[in-house]
Amino acid sequence: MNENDRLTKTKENWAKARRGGEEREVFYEGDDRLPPGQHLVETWPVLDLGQKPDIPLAEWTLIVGGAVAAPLTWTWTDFLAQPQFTDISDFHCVTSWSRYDNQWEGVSFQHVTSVVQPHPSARFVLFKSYDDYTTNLPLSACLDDDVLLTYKWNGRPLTKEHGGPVRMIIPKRYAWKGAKWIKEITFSDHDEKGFWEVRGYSNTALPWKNDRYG
Ligand SMILES: Nc1nc2c(c(=O)[nH]1)N[C@H]1C(S)=C(S)[C@@H](COP(=O)(O)O)O[C@H]1N2
Ligand SMILES: [Mo]
Repeated sequence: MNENDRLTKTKENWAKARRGGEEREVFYEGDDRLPPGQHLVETWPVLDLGQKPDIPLAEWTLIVGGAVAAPLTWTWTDFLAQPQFTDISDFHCVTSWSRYDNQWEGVSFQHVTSVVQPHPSARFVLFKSYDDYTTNLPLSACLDDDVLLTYKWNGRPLTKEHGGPVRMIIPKRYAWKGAKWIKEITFSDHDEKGFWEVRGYSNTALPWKNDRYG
């Protein structure tokens, strides 16, 4: 087992051990900015599977398909030609750190959805990354007005360690739901669990419900 597999295994066992054991009674209606069990950080830690794929912009593509009327493949130029969207939001990692006021710039998920036109049966979304990471969400969660594909953070290009060229941001879910190095987005009529979801992390990942492990 290499170091990355060992780290994954450790987290997986931890998730299993804590399944159902997490305090669930703490629930803020959303007026508390810091979710339960979180602490604030000023830095921006890096979390991944130990691989940081190098994707030259000339080779980067985003494929969006599945249960949609108009599947698409965007090159970097195509991506930049879309309506641009900026939003400031907080970032909550399941390992208990939160980082406030991150400014993201890119393309809103609502725009992507309007371009591909999902079939009425499409209720779930699966995200696949260049490091083979996957994660999943209900389509309704992705259609929130703060969800985007970002290529900038606080006015600067998103660095490779944080998922550049482009990553997903879903502010109201724990950060593992936001795929770095996004490669493919698949709409579906059924839910397919991603990398951490099959390893004991919560399928829903709601920070204000302390909803960490499945
Ligand atoms: N492609 C990919 N995306 C990923 C991950 C990963 O390993 N690969 N890790 C997830 C996890 S567990 C977290 S907490 C956040 C961390 O993002 P950051 O490294 O920019 O802080 O990215 C998420 N997205
Ligand atoms: Mo994470």
